[in-house]
Amino acid sequence: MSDVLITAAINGAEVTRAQTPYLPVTPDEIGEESRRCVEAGAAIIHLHGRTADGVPTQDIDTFRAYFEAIREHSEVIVQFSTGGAVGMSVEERIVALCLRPDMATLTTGTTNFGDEVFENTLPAIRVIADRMQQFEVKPEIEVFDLGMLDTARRLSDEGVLGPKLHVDFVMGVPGAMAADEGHLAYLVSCLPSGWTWCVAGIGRHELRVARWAIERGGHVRVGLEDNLFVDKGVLARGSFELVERVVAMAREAGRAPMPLVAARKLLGVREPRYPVG
Ligand code: KMH
Ligand code: ZN
Repeated sequence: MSDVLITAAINGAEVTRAQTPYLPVTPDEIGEESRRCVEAGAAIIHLHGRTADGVPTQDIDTFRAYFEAIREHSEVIVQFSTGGAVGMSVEERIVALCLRPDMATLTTGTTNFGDEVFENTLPAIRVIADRMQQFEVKPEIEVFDLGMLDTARRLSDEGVLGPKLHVDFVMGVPGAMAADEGHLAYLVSCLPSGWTWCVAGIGRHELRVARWAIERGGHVRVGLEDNLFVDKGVLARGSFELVERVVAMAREAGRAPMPLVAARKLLGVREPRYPVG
């Protein structure tokens, strides 16, 4: 089997410093945490914006500062969230795409998200996809339920999204798709040829789900955005510890962490981007 492409989702929009002191917030912290994740084996850094107080923001200056802090040490694939936090407007969610990150996420449907609703109407999805095309940003499709994969296929067929997409199956969000191995097997069987996939398990499901992906030839996302603990009751000291766990699991299964150049080739984002403007 091929190497495992590992994404580190290092901050998210929901986790707080009250839950873990290891959450990176400032550009320096984001730069340092990214460096540790890259050293551990991650090839993609998935980013949300936070103010200095930890409040979620999609502010362009925040993303620029994060992007620059990461580029000080690495040409890792930088992936901005366009999901932001529940309740943000679509315009707010996509304002930083003009910085031309290597990649950005795109959720292709509305889902329950705990007690809240993460809204992605079809018109909103088209607006986000258009903005990505405008700045030639490679999407990663976030799939919280099966219908989102169908929508991604439809938009790909229409040419709104590219022909060969990278999909992240998000499993275990309360109110959405469960962390179930049978679900994963079926989702993978539905993927059009040439598409690539990874899995993000939420909370205690994170490392269990990672193992399924490793065994099935898929790729893995881990990080504090999705899970705070490296073992039961033991806080991860950063997303890098979760990346280290995935690397160990992959090696046990005879796979290695995918080097950056190979990851860029796989995803079709060969040239590292730098923040513009
Ligand atoms: N924070 C969630 C509402 C993404 O990054 O694109 C959405 C999310 C997905 O995390
Ligand atoms: Zn995210």
